[in-house]
Amino acid sequence: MANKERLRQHLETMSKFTATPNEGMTRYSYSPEDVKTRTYIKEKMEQYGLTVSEDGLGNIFGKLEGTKESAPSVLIGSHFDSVPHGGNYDGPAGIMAGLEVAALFQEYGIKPAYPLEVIALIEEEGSRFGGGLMGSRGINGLITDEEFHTILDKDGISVIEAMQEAGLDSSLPKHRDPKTMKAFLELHIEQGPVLEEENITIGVVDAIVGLTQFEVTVEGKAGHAGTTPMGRRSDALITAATIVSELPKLAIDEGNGTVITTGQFAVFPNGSNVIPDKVVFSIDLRSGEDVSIQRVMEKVQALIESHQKDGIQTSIEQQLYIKPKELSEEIRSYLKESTEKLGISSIPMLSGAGHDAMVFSDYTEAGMIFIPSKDGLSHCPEEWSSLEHLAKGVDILFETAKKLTEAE
Ligand code: HGY
Ligand code: MN
Ligand code: MN
Repeated sequence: MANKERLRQHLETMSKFTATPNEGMTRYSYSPEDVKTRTYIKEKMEQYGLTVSEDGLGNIFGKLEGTKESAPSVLIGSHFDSVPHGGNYDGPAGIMAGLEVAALFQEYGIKPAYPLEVIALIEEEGSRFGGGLMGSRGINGLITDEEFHTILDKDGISVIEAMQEAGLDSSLPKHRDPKTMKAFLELHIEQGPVLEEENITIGVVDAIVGLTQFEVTVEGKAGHAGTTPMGRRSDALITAATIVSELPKLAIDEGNGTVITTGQFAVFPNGSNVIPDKVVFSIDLRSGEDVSIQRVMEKVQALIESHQKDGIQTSIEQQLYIKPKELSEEIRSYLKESTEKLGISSIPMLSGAGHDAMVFSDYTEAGMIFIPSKDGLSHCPEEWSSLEHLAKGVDILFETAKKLTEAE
């Protein structure tokens, strides 16, 4: 069974690697906090008898070879980047689970037929480079090598430059042949209130909502706050704020659990006595139904275009679009069987959060389990899950990994 002391050590150690101590977890890809975390993860992989490697994006792999000649691997893991001022569990809980499953394989001397690989993924949140799911999309060939030179962070640093600054080798292969993957398993915190409110230990994820993210730019004309008459302004902020205020109604009218959020809103030149000439803001749109995403997307684009007047220019750039994904029936049944075998309560769930599993699900058999989030909170310093629940989740992944890696 999972060793809570090892899990506690992973949690305490990785929680320290934040750029905002005492104000939540802020760990951007290729940052000094990333490097400290990656060093720790690789140390633990070696300690558990895994062969460690990194790909050309800085995704980390710890492999326990199988007895079957050149057989595909069962991957277990998640991401280790965070949102700004986020929590300690979103992502790392899944990596800790993968590390603990590997430690259990070592402890019980299990020699799998199919290799077991613990995986730690970069840039799932998109906090540094926008979009998100970059590590898993890179592995599965959804981002071109060229884009890694043109995708820039807010300081104009490209993915490749950021990797080099962190001492990573961006020349290593990024794309992995899907034939080398048998399955992808991810433990994640629920990030919502259902499991806690229903006093259930595990969510077996049936499907993950589709999501799309945009960056909107509104441009007007800078001017003096005191000498420019109200009727002669092209105020980018007023237009941007009006657009943002009209977004929620589009999601509410659509229904189907559609949600829309503006989380980033940057004003330029950002002087209190200057009429803003530019605003750049984000739109995050999600739904369990792709048709709803499409319909609301069209309305958002029409809304933004309709404000192009009186000296105001608007533009919209789509940074990510991924359809709703159903996860593997086979893996869901293995996970369910494991919960029953271990006598752990579980329910099937839809994920309102996006996850790397939704990318892997197009290339291999992907499955996910959730553990409860205290008060349903996530993407904030208050994010917390119990070691007890994490250990139960590990036990389920351990059972499932044994089944998936054993000879057929
Ligand atoms: O935004 C999400 O759903 C995930 O946390 N990246
Ligand atoms: Mn997240
Ligand atoms: Mn996450």
